[in-house]
Amino acid sequence: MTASESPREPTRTDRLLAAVGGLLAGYVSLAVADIAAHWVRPEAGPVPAVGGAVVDQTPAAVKEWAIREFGESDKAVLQLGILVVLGLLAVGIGLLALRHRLLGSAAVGAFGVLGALAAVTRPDSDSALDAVPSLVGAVVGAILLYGLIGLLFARRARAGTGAAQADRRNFLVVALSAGLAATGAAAVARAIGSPVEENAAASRAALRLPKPASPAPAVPAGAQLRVPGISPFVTPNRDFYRVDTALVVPRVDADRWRLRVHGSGVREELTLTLPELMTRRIVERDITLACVSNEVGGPYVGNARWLGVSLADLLREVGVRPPSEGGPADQLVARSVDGMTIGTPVEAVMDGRDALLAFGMNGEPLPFTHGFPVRMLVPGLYGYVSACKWITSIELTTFDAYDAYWVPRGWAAQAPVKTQSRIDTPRPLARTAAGTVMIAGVAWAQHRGIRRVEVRIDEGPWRDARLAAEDSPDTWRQWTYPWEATPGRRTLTVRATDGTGVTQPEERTDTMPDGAQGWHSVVVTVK
Ligand SMILES: Nc1nc2c(c(=O)[nH]1)N[C@H]1C(S)=C(S)[C@@H](COP(=O)(O)O)O[C@H]1N2
Ligand SMILES: [Mo]
Repeated sequence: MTASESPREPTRTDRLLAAVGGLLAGYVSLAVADIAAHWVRPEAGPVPAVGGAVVDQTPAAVKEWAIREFGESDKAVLQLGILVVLGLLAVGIGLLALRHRLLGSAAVGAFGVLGALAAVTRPDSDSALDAVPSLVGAVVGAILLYGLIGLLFARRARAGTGAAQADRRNFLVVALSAGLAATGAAAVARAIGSPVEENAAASRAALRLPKPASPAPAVPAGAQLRVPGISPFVTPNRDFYRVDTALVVPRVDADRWRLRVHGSGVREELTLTLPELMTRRIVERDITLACVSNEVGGPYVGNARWLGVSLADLLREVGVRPPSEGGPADQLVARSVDGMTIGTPVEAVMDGRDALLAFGMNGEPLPFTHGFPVRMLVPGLYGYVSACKWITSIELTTFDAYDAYWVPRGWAAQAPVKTQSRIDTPRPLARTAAGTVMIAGVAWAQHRGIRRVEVRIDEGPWRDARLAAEDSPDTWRQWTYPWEATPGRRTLTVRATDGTGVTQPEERTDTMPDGAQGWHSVVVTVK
């Protein structure tokens, strides 16, 4: 090379290093933002904030596809997707910085502003402080990128291209150190934990559940059948399905939690603390909860013993009357700390069923993932129209006046659960020996109850399954059918009849807009 060549003419190695520099600046930005978010609010980090905005903007059909394809890992897949996109952008920014150092750094800053905007416009954001993690991260990332690209040409600019090797060594040393420092600091921050989350965990650990004035009747001995592979009658908390839009599980400090009850027909607005809520009459009930996104045969259903207070009692206390008694509000809108809104018919809540504001689940305070400190439950309605987790307010309004979160996204405003039955065992595509095979599973039609379950082998006649004892019409029911299996490929099909005498229709429908229907079938091979 001659001295006349610009020392800033980038080589392939320079481009490679610039790409690395871009990636590193992005990585350090996110790590710093993560550390800052630990102190500000975990949900205010750029990845959860942008992810949350993406979730809210995603068309319902795409969301359905994601839930179907990725199940409960849909959130992990989304976050991974965001990281991949950010990674590609970071490489681009690194290459840009190689040409225009300042522009490259400005681009990092622009992403910081985007992250900050996403954070402060999330429905759960109540402070401009939420912008801090993204901005701080971006500033550090921008400076780092500026410095790194500068290093890459520092000596070459003075001493010509011969010094390029030394420049690259310096670049790599600084890059590696910055990466390690950010990783170490993020790890330490995580180990220390966020003060916000610590308070929440402490408040949960300190919570003593009150004794119910109205305990749940004992589960009848015959409600739990001893069949390997059947869903247990009570779903343990750790196995209970989780469906929500929260990328970071809200961790609410029970000591600071408040529930506000207000709106049309409320005589006097009420704001309750948790101890105040607990001075009401405590009820305990077994209730099966199901998700509208549950496909025929799907996993999004579970049964638990809930402890809480009667929601109808609380509404009557503040003067609310259901529409059938002339009350002005036909919709109850529950809001959660993360901005979710869930609309429930006032009539259903007050028609005598055990609608609850629950704080206990299977003998312990609600797990954070299931709505600690308080959630709603209304037997017979899908979760998205009844089961608001992390609830903070209840507003009495009308269906005409307000659409809750899922309604403009294509889901029905009102959605009683559809009768479903599921074969738990044998598993799909199982191979079994000829002879007696126990077919078993669960059926549910909350608040109507299950009257009958029938099983069919191939196109044969429907035969009655044996029903386990009924705990309550609000819970699912196990069933079994001893089948004399003969060799061949066999299709096992189940259908249930609810307490009103209506049998599940054969025709399958989509989960959208108000829940899947149709018979569940399993194909097995008998040898
Ligand atoms: N705050 C909040 N509450 C929510 C949701 C949500 O996304 N956010 N999802 C609802 C849906 S769709 C269902 S099916 C149930 C699931 O409750 P689980 O996760 O405890 O099983 O919670 C409901 N409550
Ligand atoms: Mo749901």
